Amino acid sequence: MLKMYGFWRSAAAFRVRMALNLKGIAFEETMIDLDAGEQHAPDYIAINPQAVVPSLFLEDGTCLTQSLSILEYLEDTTSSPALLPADPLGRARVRALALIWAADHHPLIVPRIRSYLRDTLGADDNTRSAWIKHWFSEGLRIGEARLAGDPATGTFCHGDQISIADLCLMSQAMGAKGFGVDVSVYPTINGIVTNCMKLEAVTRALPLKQPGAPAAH
Ligand SMILES: N[C@@H](CCC(=O)N[C@@H](CS)C(=O)NCC(=O)O)C(=O)O
Repeated sequence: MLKMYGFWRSAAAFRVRMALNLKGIAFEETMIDLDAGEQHAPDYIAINPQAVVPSLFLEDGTCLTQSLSILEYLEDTTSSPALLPADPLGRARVRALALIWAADHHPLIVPRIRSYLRDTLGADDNTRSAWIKHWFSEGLRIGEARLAGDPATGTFCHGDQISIADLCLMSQAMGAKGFGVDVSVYPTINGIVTNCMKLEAVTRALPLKQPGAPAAH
C-alpha cells in the first residue's frame, strides 16, 4: 500500500488524496501537524528537505514530492479514470488551469508565508487575514474569468470529465471557504465545486473529513 505524509488542512495533500481515491489506489496517510511545526522535525526533513507535505512513498520505497508531479505520476501509471484529456491542446488547457491555483495562488497562503508575515514583517492577525482572503479571492476571480464563457468549460473545468484542473480548483475553493471567503460569488466555479462534491472520491478526501480536523459545523 502507498504511504502518504499529509495534513488534514493541506491543499496540496487534498489534491493527491482526491486523485488516489478517483483512481482507486489504496493508501494510508500519516498526518504531519503543520500547526505544531512537525514539518521541520529532523525525521521529516530527512524525508522531504523542503519541509512541506505531501510526500508519497511508493511500494518500492521511492518518495515522490510536489503534488502536481505526483498527480502526473499517478496519471502515467494508472490511466483510468483519466485526469488529463487525450488531446495535446486539452492537456495544455487543463495544466494551465491547474497552475493558476497550484502554482500562482496556493503558495501565497501556506504556513511558512503566514509565519514570515507575522514573525519577520510584524503583520497582525487582521493584516494576515486580509492577505489570505485577498489571494484566495484573486485565484478564484481569475479562475472564474478564465472559465466563464469558454466553450471548453463544461460541468467540470474541462468538459464533463473531472481533471487535474478540478482537483487544484477544489483545493483552493475549500481552503478559501475555510478562511471565510464566499465562493458562491463566482458562479462558474461554484457550479464546478458543486459537481465535484457529488463524487464520493472527492468528498472522502475533504480536509474536514481527515483525522485531526476540527469537528465539522
Ligand atoms: N508546491 C507544493 C506545495 C507544498 C506545500 O507548500 N504544502 C504546504 C501545505 S498545503 C506545507 O506543507 N506547508 C508547510 C509550511 O509552509 O511550513 C505542492 O504542490 O506539493
